[in-house]
Amino acid sequence: MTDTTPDPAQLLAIAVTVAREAADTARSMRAEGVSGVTTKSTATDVVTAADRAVERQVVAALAALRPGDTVLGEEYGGSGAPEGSVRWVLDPIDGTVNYLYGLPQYAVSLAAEVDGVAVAAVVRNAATGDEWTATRGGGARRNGRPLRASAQTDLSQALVATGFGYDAKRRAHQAEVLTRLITRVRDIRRFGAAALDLCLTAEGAVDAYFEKGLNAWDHAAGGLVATEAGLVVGGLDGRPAGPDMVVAAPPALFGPLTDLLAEFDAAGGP
Ligand code: LIP
Repeated sequence: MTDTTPDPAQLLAIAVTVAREAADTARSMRAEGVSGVTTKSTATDVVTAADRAVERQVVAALAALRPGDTVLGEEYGGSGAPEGSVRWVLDPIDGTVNYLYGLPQYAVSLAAEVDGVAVAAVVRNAATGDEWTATRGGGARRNGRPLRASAQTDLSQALVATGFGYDAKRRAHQAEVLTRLITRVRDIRRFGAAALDLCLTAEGAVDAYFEKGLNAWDHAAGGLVATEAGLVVGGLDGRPAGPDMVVAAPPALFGPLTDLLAEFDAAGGP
């Protein structure tokens, strides 16, 4: 970060304002009925008119508030960010299938990155209004209240959240991994939105989370919330969180969980 980089608290204030307006749009469009449904990578990888409208709204709002910044969004992509500048990483509606079915587990996920490191983040459940925020070094909050993640130390007692890709071949590999893992933990939960999964892990609603195949917009914001809640967030074999694997777990579980996931080749497969 350079000394001209704005204070993370200022970036968070902008992120919260923009995310709340975006979540209102997502919720009101859902109330009117889902429209403009098309598919992307597979017949089950849907995108709706709301995903596109919310992303356009956020991009326009950020351009007005911070014209020199760049944005990487799920639906319209984005460019790289000059060194020291702010890049916003956006999933306009994370949990799109939940949104399609009206399940109240979908979120606007927005993070501000400087030189590839998230410094401010907001995840707002557009259906319930629950909001998770974090700044790097400033802690994590849900609806303003400080968060502390699970202190679980025994993997066999851990409630673990995960998710699955849209491609059938990848899902088959993920199912094989799950078949081997499920007897080694308390139980598994699958909620359908990575950003919210990471926030639920941050507040101890589950002990740990892992998923292969996420994009930056799925985990940039939730990953900072989880980190600031005291969790270890990373990939397997010492790699950073990324498309191969995102794991969020208490320090005592991160090693045992990632070791098992590596043994089961969870980052492998299609
Ligand atoms: C979703 C992720 C979720 C994953 C789904 C999908 P989307 O993102 O948040 O964790 O399991 O397959 O990728 O498509 O709703 O933005």
